[in-house]
Amino acid sequence: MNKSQLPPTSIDANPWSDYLTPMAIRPIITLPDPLLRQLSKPVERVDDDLRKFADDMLETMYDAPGIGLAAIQIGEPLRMLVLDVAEKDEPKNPQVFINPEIVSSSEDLFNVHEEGCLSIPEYFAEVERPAEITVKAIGLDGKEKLTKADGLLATCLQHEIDHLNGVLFIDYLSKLKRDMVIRKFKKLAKDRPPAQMVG
Ligand code: K1U
Ligand code: ZN
Repeated sequence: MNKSQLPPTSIDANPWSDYLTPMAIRPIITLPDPLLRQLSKPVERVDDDLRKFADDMLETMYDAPGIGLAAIQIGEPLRMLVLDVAEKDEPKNPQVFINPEIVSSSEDLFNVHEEGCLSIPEYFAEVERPAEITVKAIGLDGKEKLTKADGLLATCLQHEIDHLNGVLFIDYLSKLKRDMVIRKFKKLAKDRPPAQMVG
């Protein structure tokens, strides 16, 4: 009898535990956390642990709610992002991009889109970016994929790939606006009571 045929015997030695680990909503870090400026490292192996991490990222993104999330936003400096830009009346379309790279972008065609960021809550601003891009990435099956994107998908992919390089959408605004946002979030962090100690 192999492991998958054995019934659970006790909580401490539960042969189903590999399969039953629930998805988790993780805390999202916010400005001015210095981790947001860190360069994320390439993912070396696509395995079950990484697939579980991708599930946690999606769960965290849907709960926020958001349309994208980079691993660094939940404190993991890995080159990995998730997104779902499906409209409310469309079925969910979760997508995972591992080690994504923009291999081409439209040089003469730009899109202006209002952007937000789960790490800069309740602040929105218009950002201009290339309207069409092609992204090379690895999927959760470990295979390389090419994605041609325009519209909101192109905007969201560029926003999330920026996170992997420590770049935030406020970096595209004037210095005056950016400094104002950073100052506001530094003050909020200073005035915030320290996290409750447990135990
Ligand atoms: O990276 C992030 O912080 C997620 C961010 C992605 C994004 C939004 C808009 C333009 C570019 C990239 C967000 O999801 S902010 C929240 C948001 O846009 C949203 C939330 C609920 C419903 C619809 C949109
Ligand atoms: Zn963001």
